[in-house]
Formats: sequence, structure tokens, C-alpha cells
Amino acid sequence: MSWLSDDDELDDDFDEYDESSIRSRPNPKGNRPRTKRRPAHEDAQIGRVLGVDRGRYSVLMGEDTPEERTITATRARELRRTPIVTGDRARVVGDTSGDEGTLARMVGIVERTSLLRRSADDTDQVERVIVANADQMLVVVAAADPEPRARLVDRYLVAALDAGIRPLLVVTKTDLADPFEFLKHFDGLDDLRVFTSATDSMPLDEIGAALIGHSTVFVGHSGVGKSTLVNALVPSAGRATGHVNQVTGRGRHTSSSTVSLRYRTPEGSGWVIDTPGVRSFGLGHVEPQNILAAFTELALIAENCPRGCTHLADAPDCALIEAAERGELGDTGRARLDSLQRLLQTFADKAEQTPGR
Ligand SMILES: Nc1nc2c(ncn2[C@@H]2O[C@H](COP(=O)(O)OP(=O)(O)O)[C@@H](O)[C@H]2O)c(=O)[nH]1
Ligand SMILES: [Mg+2]
Repeated sequence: MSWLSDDDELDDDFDEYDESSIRSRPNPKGNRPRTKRRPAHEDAQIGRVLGVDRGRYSVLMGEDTPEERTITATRARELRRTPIVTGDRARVVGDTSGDEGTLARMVGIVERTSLLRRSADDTDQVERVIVANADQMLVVVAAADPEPRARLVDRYLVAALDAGIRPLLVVTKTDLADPFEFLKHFDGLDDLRVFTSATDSMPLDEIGAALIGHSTVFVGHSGVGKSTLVNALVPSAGRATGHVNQVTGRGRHTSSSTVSLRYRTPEGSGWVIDTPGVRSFGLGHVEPQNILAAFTELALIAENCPRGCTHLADAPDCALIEAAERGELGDTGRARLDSLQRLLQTFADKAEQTPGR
């Protein structure tokens, strides 16, 4: 018997990897989040998917009403190939009481406002869905341990902007190293809010204020302090924190699943999504032309480029390269142009490998 013939087994197999739980084919429409419409289940109620553990989803029903409760649900057979992730609004039928031992069933997914995806690497067309309906991304990077990598941050920025999600940046562990040099790399991004955090001085009020009214996904390499921040912001979260196994990228004491948690203050509330660390953040699903959009100030200059300009080092009459040669970009701008070109080169190489793309 083929393992494919057993739906439950298939689901379990896929759901074992929480963050990267669902593999699916790339979305042919590029940026548009996919939706699934299913035949009417007139009695369905809408709930918020909080997390998934081995094919069992926790779903918040009656959000912000006196009947608010978290229930457990499976997905209906017809949804078995539909990625369902943290942040999704699911249409739920069956026993939605949430009573001990009950199991409801998700029969549909409400159209998403955003979908954050990554591929394992840039040439990998298999995408992994991370979170649905987020409108902000807090990129978490450590000043040291692990060393900050500007290029990984650039990748997150590109993925966020491609998905229509507003990025924010926090540099943690500033007690271990001065982030000044690293942060220079992002000087040109005027609309990027940057926080710094240290063990004894976490900017909880400032980050908290930015969370209110939003759904914010925390992303970053393992061990940078995402869960530490989440626990400080959401005291009931109880997210595991700790050291990461350098070989597997996972730690016994490190959070390995993606969950939505409620941030609540007297001033308002929001949603925080903690994710496990990823070592790479492939952009195989991103349209190359959207990369430039992540470099706001360079995009303005590039408006003067010839049509179809690649902005790569050998591009004729490229306005970016000319501005750099005239010394108009400054050291920061040059570094960012370098970063932009590295990302664009990735796509140029990819196009060569995939004729007809
Ligand atoms: N020195 C220092 N260590 C921190 C800071 N924030 C987190 N850590 C430590 O870094 C390790 C990894 O943190 P964790 O929150 O699990 O990282 P995550 O994998 O991104 O969720 C833990 O041992 C934390 O105590 C910080 O600001 N300064
Ligand atoms: Mg963690």
C-alpha cells in the first residue's frame, strides 16, 4: 500500500515540521495569497488558527467575546493539500465547545490578507508557508552570538515587502557587542524602525506599542532571542528558550513550533507570532523585481535607470552604479547597493539554471 493512500498519515508526516509544515507547489500568481473556497457549510464558525501540533490545530473561537475559547480541530479531508498555518482564519464545524476530548473540523480558510513564505533555498521552488494574515514582521538579529548577518536581514526585508508586510528590526544582545557598525548597513532605510535590546534593558514598552492593533511575526536565526522577547512581552507565553545545537539548528530547549500569542495591555492588544529559527531564508518564490522595493532609497534612484536595467555590476547606464561612482551614495549606500546586487545576482544565476523562466 502506498503511503500516499493514507490521508491521515500524510497529514501527520507533513505536520511534524511545524514552521515548515506544509510543502506546496509555488503560487503561479506570484504575490497573491492563495485562497480556497469550499462548498458552503452554513453552520461554520470562523476561528483563528493559533498553532499546529502533529495534525491537531488549536483554534481560537469567539475571539474577544465572553465565549472566547481555544478548541482543537483537524482539517477536513478536502483541505488536506491546503496549507493551514498560524494566523489563518478557519471555518470550523462540528463540536466547537472546546470541551475536554472534543475535536472540531476545519472545512475552509477565509481569504488571506497576506502570506509569508520562504523556500529552502533560492532555486527551490517548493515553498514553506510560515504565517498567514500578518501585517508586520519583527526581524530579530543579535549583536553577537550568533554574529549578525546583514544579508540574512536583507532577505527577511525582501520577503516581508514582497508579501506586503511592514518590517521592523530589533538588535538583541547589545550587552555583548555594540551594534553600531552593523546598523550602519540599514541607515538608508528611513522607514525601517529599529530597536535595540539587552538582557537588562529590553525595549518592551516601545516594541509593545508597535504591536498594538497588529499581527507581528517574529523571525530570525535560532538563538537570537526571539522567544526571550516573546516571553517578556507575553508573560503567559512560556516559550522555551536556550541554546541551539549547532549541527541540527535545533535545541532541546528551543521552541520548534510557530504559535500566535496575544499581546495585551490596557492600551490595546495585538498578536505576536513566535517562529523557530531558520538557517536560510530562500526567496525562490519572490519576483526579482520586488527585491528592489526592499531598498526604498535605491529604488528612487533606480527610477532613472534604462528600461530593463539589471542593476548588476556590468549594467550599462545604471543610475545606481553611476550614483555610486559619483560618490553620491556614501559608504552606507554603497554597502546596500552591494547587498542589493548580491540578491539580484542570485536571481540572475537562477534564471540561467532555469531556461524559459
Ligand atoms: N546576553 C544576552 N543573551 C540573551 C539576550 N536575549 C536572549 N539571550 C539568550 O540567548 C539564548 C537564545 O534565546 P532564545 O530566546 O531561545 O532565542 P530564539 O531561538 O531566537 O528564540 C538564550 O540563552 C537567552 O537567554 C540578550 O539580550 N543578551
Ligand atoms: Mg525560540
